[in-house]
Amino acid sequence: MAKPQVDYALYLVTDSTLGILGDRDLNGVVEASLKGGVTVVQLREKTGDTGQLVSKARELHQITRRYNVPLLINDRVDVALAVGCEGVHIGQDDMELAAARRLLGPDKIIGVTVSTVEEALRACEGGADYLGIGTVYATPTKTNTKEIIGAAGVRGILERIAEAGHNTQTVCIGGINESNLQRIMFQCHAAKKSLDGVAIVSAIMAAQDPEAAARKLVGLVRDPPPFV
Ligand code: TZP
Ligand code: MG
Repeated sequence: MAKPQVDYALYLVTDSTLGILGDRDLNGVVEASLKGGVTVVQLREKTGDTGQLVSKARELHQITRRYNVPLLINDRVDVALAVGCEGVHIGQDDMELAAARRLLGPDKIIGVTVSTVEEALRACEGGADYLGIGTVYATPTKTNTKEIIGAAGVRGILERIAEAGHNTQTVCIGGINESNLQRIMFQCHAAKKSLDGVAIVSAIMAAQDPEAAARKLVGLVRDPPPFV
């Protein structure tokens, strides 16, 4: 299948380790969020063995396909290949972009985490499909983040990649929720480039009603009321 046109508006990153799932299961929470309007899902599981990860990914892929939403695997090119899902998300300490591209081919989606202008330019030049820019705000969901860059840091990266002529798509990540989403989108808007969406863990995964949370969040991304 040729690389699909991806809508990055509301990008859900999963996490089953936070105790936020309670007695709910991952698949049920993800499916509810898809009903609410999530447009991309990343399976991010930092525990468990490879076999468990492959079967989780396979189950999730059956669900995301029904919603025509791409499933990306965090860190693990091998798992994405095994499952035949739409791509991967890699950080600066994971497999290098060129190697991931060689393994996955031109039609799979590869996203890269960046927190500096240099990392962003390198990822764009290397053919990343999108950048995950962050960490915007400190978040209990990921405590080992190297850089908290704030909205100003995101905007600086957008400005420089636009100046360099890259049209790589972008989302930002870290501490985004219903109350700050609009402000972050507004503050991260650069003259020639705005964000294509936001990536979120807890504001969806931990919500009592993930479907309603996703519906509200995607509405705020797509149709922001005038900023005051
Ligand atoms: N990368 C940078 S911050 C983060 C990741 C995976 C976690 C974001 O989680 P939350 O709950 O949306 O703040
Ligand atoms: Mg990683």
